Amino acid sequence: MILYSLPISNYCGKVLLVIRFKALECEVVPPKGGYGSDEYKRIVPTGTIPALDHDGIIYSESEVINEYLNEIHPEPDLLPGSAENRASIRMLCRFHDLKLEPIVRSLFPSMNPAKRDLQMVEMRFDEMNRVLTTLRQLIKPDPFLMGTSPSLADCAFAQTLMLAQMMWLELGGPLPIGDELENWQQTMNSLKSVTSVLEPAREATEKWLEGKRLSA
Ligand SMILES: N[C@@H](CCC(=O)N[C@@H](CS)C(=O)NCC(=O)O)C(=O)O
Repeated sequence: MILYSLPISNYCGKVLLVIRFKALECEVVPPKGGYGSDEYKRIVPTGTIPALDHDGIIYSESEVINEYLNEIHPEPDLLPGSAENRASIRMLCRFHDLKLEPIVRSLFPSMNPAKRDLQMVEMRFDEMNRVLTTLRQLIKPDPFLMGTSPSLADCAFAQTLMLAQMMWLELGGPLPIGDELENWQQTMNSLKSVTSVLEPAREATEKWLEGKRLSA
């Protein structure tokens, strides 16, 4: 099994967390020629990371890859419980991909101080606060987002929230995530499977932010 991935990518972090929680053997390699390149698209037609090569079949889209990995390696089950519980986990994953993550991504250009649009940053900060309020209503922390064991929802939010917190500090933050999510982060950060993903991600993000600062 090969995962095309870079530590800086929060979508790759989603999949790597599943791989680590399940202790799967997987070769993790950067996308050949860079993501979006013609060379990489010859291997992965969508050109995006993460992408999984399993027995020569290529899978794109973090959520699809995660559900696939959970089906072929059912233990530990990251989509556990009743149909209702599984639907709630999937809802959180979609909420991450469609609502929260795009706000963070929309601020990537503003990380270069010379290109920063302060009005836009202010608007995105407000949007993020609203989305975080909704997120706090959707979760059932115990101590993981949807219960007593990690699920695909924990995998979805871990790196994106860390990335957002680092970006917000740079943009004039901090990002107030609230006690429940702070406690959840502490629980996650006490797990080796999580720090093995988030520490390299933090390092790559620090380098990225430093590069943006210097490019101003
Ligand atoms: N919806 C995709 C998003 C993945 C994504 O946007 N990855 C970025 C890197 S973080 C990428 O590959 N961008 C290149 C492109 O969109 O061409 C997923 O969940 O896998």
